[in-house]
Amino acid sequence: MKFADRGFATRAIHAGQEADPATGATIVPIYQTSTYTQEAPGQHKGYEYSRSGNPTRAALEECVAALEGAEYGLAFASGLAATTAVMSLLSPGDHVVAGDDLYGGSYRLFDKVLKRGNKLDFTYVDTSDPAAVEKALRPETKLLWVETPTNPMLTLSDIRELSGMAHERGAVVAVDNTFASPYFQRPLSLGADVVVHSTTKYMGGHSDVVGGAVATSHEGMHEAIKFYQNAAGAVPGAFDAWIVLRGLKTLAVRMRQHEENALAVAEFLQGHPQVATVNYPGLPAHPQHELAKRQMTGFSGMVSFTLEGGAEAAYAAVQKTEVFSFAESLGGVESLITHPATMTHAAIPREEREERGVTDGLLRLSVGIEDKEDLVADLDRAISS
Ligand code: P1T
Repeated sequence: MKFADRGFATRAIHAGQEADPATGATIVPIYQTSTYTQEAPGQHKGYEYSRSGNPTRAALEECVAALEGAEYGLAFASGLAATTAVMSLLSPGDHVVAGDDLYGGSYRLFDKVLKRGNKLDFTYVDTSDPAAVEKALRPETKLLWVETPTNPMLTLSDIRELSGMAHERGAVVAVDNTFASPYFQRPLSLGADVVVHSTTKYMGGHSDVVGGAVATSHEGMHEAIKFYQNAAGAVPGAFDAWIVLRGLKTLAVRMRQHEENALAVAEFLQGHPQVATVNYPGLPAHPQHELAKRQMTGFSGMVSFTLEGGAEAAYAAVQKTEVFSFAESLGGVESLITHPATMTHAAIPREEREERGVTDGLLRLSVGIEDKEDLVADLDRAISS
């Protein structure tokens, strides 16, 4: 793969994005076509139908692979479509061990769709505790699903240790790398088998597209997921693939700024008298701060916190911010404030949710790349009573 041995920012701008062979266009064109004219039966230029393959999507897939240090990449219509594609590797009766703090939509897909329809068996454990994972692994466990850092509690799991443990038992390891982005964390280099992204988030980076991606270096796994991609058909259109590819070009500079701003925000919250708890892996007080320094090259841009005033204070705060928009999603250049209990994690029953810390008082921040002084001032105004 060309550019595979170059630096991250160079790969982001160039991998899969050579000048268009037909026209010389420097930027990958949006191949807005469903079909391709063939010369004779079986004779074509590598593309037949855009569900099976599209040159704009192929460029994105190669770039995602290059960023994750993978042999292969595949793009999907959403992060959950990418997750479903990885789960298609499993058969009825297979057991999955998954983290107990996941994006609410991933939990809903596992619990309400794949458990019933595909007859998969799930055990949810705190994957930050290797002993709990060890206990949950069974002879019929085929997959360990790890989200790290988690959404929304920002808990980290040790990918290297868990991968060793799962592989010993014959299970494969999938990591949802959405929160870190490949700029800060490369799970395959730590022993994981497959990486999943909601490209809606940091990879797209501008809150203007929904997409997903999968990366792996296992040829067999790639072929099976690619087969599913074409057979089930949840592919991104050419324009959406292009928008994500354009976002990727600035991933490195954006992530550095997200991190700088998130650290400023987390430190501000930590020192504020109205703030009860702050979750950010970059704070030395974070329980897995040492693991974060070892496993990630930065702490990314997500922060969650609770206020002394509980749910009432949280409800008031989300209505007072001006720079932070009160909205779901994350990873865009603009700052967002989210109330996980009623938004991103509403699909999880209250009791289970609260056990994991997702109480009505929890707020989540996707810290954007605006001026950090404005972000801190906005939060200060919203939480100070
Ligand atoms: O929304 P979609 O592109 O399908 O991605 C799903 C998804 C997968 N994994 C993680 C870690 C995620 O955070 C998400 C989506 N999350 C939100 C929309 C959110 O606000 O948390």
